[in-house]
Amino acid sequence: MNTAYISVGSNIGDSLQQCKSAVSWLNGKDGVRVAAHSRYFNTEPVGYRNQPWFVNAVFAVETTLAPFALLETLQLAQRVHGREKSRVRFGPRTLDLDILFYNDMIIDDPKLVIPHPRLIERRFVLEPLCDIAPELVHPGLGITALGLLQGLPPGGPGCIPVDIGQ
Ligand code: PH2
Ligand code: MG
Ligand code: MG
Repeated sequence: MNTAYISVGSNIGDSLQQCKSAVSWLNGKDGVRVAAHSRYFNTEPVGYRNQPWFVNAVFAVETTLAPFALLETLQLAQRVHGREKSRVRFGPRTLDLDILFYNDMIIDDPKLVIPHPRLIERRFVLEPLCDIAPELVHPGLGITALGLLQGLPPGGPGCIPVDIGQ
């Protein structure tokens, strides 16, 4: 059995509902079981600023799928949730699912880079990741998720927990 950490995000439509629907869709797939889930956060857009705030979370799966098979399953989940193919890089999307970590594997392929190369600079990933796995060690850097979060410069883009009951 393998453990993967996945980030989920959306900033078009009912983003919270889209994210929740995607997680339960994945949980129902053969060879994928959701094992842990962070809080949801409202997050200020990073990379391409002129777009609505996102809803973001991170969850862990236990999976028998190999990394590329998991990637294909996530891409199918994105399509099922109305994601179109051509779009602005870093721009708005109905659903984004990214593999952050897969065991302690390091993969550098044109189609898939693990650990996710931008997670180390993204509060909207590290904050929810620390909800479920603060001691998780980045296999390339040897730094925990909590260490990476604490190393972010202060005063960065907003990352605010969604109210309970929302
Ligand atoms: N995803 C991006 C680019 N910028 N900003 C936030 N706040 N949340 C995201 O999920 C996000 C982003 C590209 O995938
Ligand atoms: Mg992404
Ligand atoms: Mg993506």
